[in-house]
Parts: sequence; structure tokens; C-alpha cells
Amino acid sequence: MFSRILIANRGEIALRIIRACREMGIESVVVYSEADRGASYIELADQAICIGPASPAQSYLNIPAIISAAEVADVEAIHPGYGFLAENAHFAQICADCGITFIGPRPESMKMLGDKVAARAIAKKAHVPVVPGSEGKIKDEKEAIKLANKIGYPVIIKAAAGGGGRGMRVAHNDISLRNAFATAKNEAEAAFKDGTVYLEKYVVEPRHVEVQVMADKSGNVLHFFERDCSIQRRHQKLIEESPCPVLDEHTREELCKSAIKVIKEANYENAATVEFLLDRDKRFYFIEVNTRIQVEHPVTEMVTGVDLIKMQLKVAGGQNLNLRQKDIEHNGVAIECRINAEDPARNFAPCPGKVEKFILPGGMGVRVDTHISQGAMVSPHYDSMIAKLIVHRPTRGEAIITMKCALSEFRIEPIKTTIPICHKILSHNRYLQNKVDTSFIEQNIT
Ligand code: MV4
Repeated sequence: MFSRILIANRGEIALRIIRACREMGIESVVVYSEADRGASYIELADQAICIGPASPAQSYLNIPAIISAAEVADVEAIHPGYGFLAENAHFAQICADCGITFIGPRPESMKMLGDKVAARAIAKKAHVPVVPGSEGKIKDEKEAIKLANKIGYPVIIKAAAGGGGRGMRVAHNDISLRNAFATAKNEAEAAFKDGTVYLEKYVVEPRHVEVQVMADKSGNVLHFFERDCSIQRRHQKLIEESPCPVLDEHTREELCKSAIKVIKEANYENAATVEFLLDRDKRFYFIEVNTRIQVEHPVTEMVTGVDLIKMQLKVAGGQNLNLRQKDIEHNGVAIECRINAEDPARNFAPCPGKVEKFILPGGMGVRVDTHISQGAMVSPHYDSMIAKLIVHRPTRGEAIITMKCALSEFRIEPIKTTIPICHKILSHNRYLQNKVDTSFIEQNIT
């Protein structure tokens, strides 16, 4: 196992990784920007190295600075967390070239699955259902219109380099498709320097369900069941839960097996999340693979009792998965609320500033993953997420009650947060009755 690793990230995920290292007897080296200097989580690492100014381009995305820190601290591996460089195949390759283990997939797998057209082809090859759509990329409007008329409207044009909703356009007829094709292509070109687009049938009112997977270097692949992440706003997840409350046992099994098939077909290693859309008839379709540990991984940790970060470290260090699929249990219900420093009254604009008051909730089945403490500064330079509140209870009803109580206990002042909106959602009849899809917030929450 590694004796020392570097954490190329900040905030709660950096702290989460520091804790896993400490439990495993691995020394942790955290890098930080000038804006994060003095943050309390940094003291919990064994070593801390400043890598540059606040702006991510000059610090957390600054590959030479991070590699220099890794060389100076003499680490054996780098954990990228999520965001920043986590899905940057170029960075993973540089780590390899420098003899540093990147704690994540090989650069080739990252590159391949980062291309959504290639990922779709892999899923198809693995006999996993994909949304009806183009064989590969769509080269012009004519081809798009021809295919749309074959599979039927509505359709969606997506960027091959996309993900997270950028470079997507829905079309309901030939005229809007011409427009959608051009805008999606331009947006993709501008955002990703790659204008490659593809076409899918538009799944109406889907739920977003994803499967947590882990693979070792020997090709063993395990799944850790699913998370339902349908409660989102503008492609930002707000509430996640496991199990998906509308899946029957048979469909769950097929879904999880499908995720494993995709990951095996890709000859993948380390943690991955395989994303699916679930339609109104409870049919699932593969959409993409996230090649990183995700924000919402604690939901899976609570219901399976498995520490996914430790497992990432173990498989990156060359250990084989020492669990059998049938030994992975799913117990009870876990729900996570993302607590973001955002002002609902200002259209959820980020609300940075000093945290004068910070009182954590607690009690049975309550977990808070946060790097914030009283007096902390929430920087305008980074993601607005300041805490994750996770509950784990025997049933969904109990989990919802515990979450609402914990949200009420949580005091963060004077900055505005998503605590009130989370509370509102958890009280909504449609949420309680599982009548939600990915447009729930926009359509039901004021
Ligand atoms: C879709 C879709 C409907 N049909 N694909 C959005 C983010 C990206 N990961 C995939 N997304 C979607 N793909 C087809 N064929 C609807 C969405 C979508 C969505 C998906 C998951 C969660 C929230 C969403 C919000 C709007 C649209």
C-alpha cells in the first residue's frame, strides 16, 4: 500500500480523503490555493503545500504546480477527488509519466468514456440498452433530420465531449432540429473545442438513476447498487438517495448487471458511476459513465457499509477486490442533501462570505461531510457546496423525517443556503409519493 499520497483537491472531498488516509496509515499531503490558506481541514493533513493563487487555473488546475508539489513531497500517488483534474486524461497521463499513481482509471479509459459517442458504442457492444439514436456522430443537419424522422420526435442533440447538460438541445420537429443541431454544435465547439454531436430519442420525464461500480486491476468488477439523483436544478444535483424508490427487484438487478457489463467492456479500473435514464415505463437506458468518485458517494457508503475512498486507494495500490458481489448488502435508505451557499431569492446565485454561525445537526443515522467550521470563509472562486448532509434510516419514511429534523437543526448564518429548499422538497407530496422526474424543481418548487 502507499505510504504517502497527495490530494489534488480542496474542501470537503479533500477532508474525506485525508480521513481515509489516516485510517489506513497513509500520510496525506494536501495542496491548497492562497484563498484556502488557513482553512481548518488543511491542518488535518500530514503536510500542506500552497500551489498558487485563488483562481483554479493557477492552483487546483495547475498541473505543473501540482506535479511539483508531488515531487517535493515525494508521494507515490495522487487522488484527484471530483471536479478540477479528476476527469482529465492528460493529467492522468502526466502522473503516469512521472511515475506517480493516479488514483482513478487509466488515461485511455478516461479518454474513451469521456467521449460519449464512444461510451455509447461500448454500452451497445456490451448488450446494454442505450437510448435509440445515432450509430455514431451526426455529421450534418440532413443526417440528423433523416434519423429523427426514422426514430420519431422529440429528439435530443448532445455533444460527444459534453456531460452535465452542456451542449444539449431538444427538438420537436424538422425546423427546430435544424436550429438545435447548429446551436448544440456551436456550443460544443466553444465549450469543449470539439463540435462532435450525436442524436438520441428524447426520453420524456425521466428519472436519473446511476450505479456505483468499482473495478480492480485484475478485471474484477463489483457494483454497489444505485442512487436516484432525479432531484436536480439546472443539472446540479440537490438531493440523492439510495435505493431508487421506484425500482422493482428485477429491474434493479438488470440495471446493476448492465453497469458491470459496460465497465468490463471498457476494461476499466477504479471507481466509476454508470448513469442511466429511467422512463415512465421503468425501462432504463445507458447514457454515460463518470470516471471519478462522485459527490454523492456517501449515500452508497451508508447503505452498503463500504468505504469507497479506502477501496479506491486499495485498488490503485494494486490490491484485488476482496469482496464477492453476493456479500455486498443494501440496508435501509440513505438520502443526501447538498448544502450550497446559494441565495434562493437571487435565483440561486452563489452567496460567498464569512460563516459567522455554524451549528451542525447530529443524532442517530446523521452524517455531515463538510470542511466548514465557524469563522470559515466561503470563497467566490470555487463551487458553492459547503456541506453534504446524509441520513441513513431503515425506511424511506424515517429517512425523510430524520433529514427534515437535521435540516432544521443545521444553522448557517448569515450566508444563504439550500437548506430551506431541501426542506421544502422533502415536504412535497410528489416527492413523498415518488412522482418526480428531473424537471421536478423547475416545475414544482417556487
Ligand atoms: C437525456 C434526457 C432525455 N433524453 N437524454 C442531462 C445531463 C446528461 N447527463 C444527460 N441529460 C439528459 N439526457 C435523452 N435521450 C434528459 C436529460 C436531462 C437530465 C438527465 C438527468 C438529470 C437531469 C436532467 C435534466 C434535464 C435533462
